[in-house]
Amino acid sequence: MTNTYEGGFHGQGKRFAIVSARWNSFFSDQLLSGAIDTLVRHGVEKDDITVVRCPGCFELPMTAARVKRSLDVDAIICLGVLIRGATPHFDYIAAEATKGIGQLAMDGEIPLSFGVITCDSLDQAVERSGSKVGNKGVEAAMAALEMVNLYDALS
Ligand code: DLZ
Repeated sequence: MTNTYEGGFHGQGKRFAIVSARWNSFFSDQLLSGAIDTLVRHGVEKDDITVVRCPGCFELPMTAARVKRSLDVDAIICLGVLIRGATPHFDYIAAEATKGIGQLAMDGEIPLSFGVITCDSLDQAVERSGSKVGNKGVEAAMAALEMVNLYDALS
């Protein structure tokens, strides 16, 4: 018989911070409401959800680092929308956001989830913020719930 650890999706008594980048807010607000709705539907009290807004995806890792230091939360959900433009700016910001959020999680203290969508077009942003391909804010909230329960199981 194997020993298996995995997390459920129970949110009761858990505290979450959502760091949400304001750029492309038409879409990022959809990710934010999807994430909040998912947490609440899994038993998280609204009072236990803290939303922290930052300017753009570049600022997500530094804001999440500050949140981790300042707030007593069980997980941090990072949300943002990157839409490719005519210059390589998109790639630089996407790389920094991905690397920075990943690095912050590597000490294994609390989980961080990655709800940043990287889109080549407005159509892709529409598809990933609540239509054809779902809502990446919902997915990021589900991942955070599962990881919080997994960390509990491993504590
Ligand atoms: C500058 C910039 C550009 C071009 N595009 C986006 C984007 O698609 N999504 C996003 O979240 N932020 C973008 N930004 C802003 C940067 O993330 C950052 O806020 C600024 O460079 C200021 O540091």
